[in-house]
Amino acid sequence: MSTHTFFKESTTTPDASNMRFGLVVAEWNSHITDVLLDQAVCALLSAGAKKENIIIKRVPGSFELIFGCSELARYKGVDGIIAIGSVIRGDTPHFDYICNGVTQELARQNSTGEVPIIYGLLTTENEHQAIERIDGTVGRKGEEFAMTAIKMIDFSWSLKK
Ligand code: RBF
Repeated sequence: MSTHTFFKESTTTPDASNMRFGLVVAEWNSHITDVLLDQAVCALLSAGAKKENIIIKRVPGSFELIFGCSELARYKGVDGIIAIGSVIRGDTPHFDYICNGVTQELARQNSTGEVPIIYGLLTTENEHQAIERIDGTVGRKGEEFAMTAIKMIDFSWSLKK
């Protein structure tokens, strides 16, 4: 076991009871994104978040997550945002354009905005890979997004104290 405990990763989940969350969810591939949303909401509630402090807004596709997140940050006074989408590679170059566009723009909003934005975009070669990432085979990504949101809000608040 390492003696360098100073750098040990934190394993406790911060209390989420006073945190306000915005979740923006793409309707494309809703059989994936609805499960991600459900997992995220359950994890937030388990960490103490109040139902009335979880705002859920739907947008047509992952590309609309960009506008959805910036508007939510602007008007709803949330402490952190989770962007949820599922992009599955098809026969056209759309996959790359959508993934790159959304990733770059959410990264920009994340670094320049007032609240953390959690990147909850699954980008997979096929539907099977997406399902593996929600059914426990390769994680339950919705829960991970929720935990990341709580930790990043806690991080942000810790600097403002
Ligand atoms: N949106 C997604 O969230 N996931 C996808 O896999 C996805 N595939 C798309 C493939 C094509 C060919 C097109 C035209 C759009 C796709 N979209 C997808 C929708 C996209 O994110 C956006 O909603 C539309 O392009 C309208 O701006």
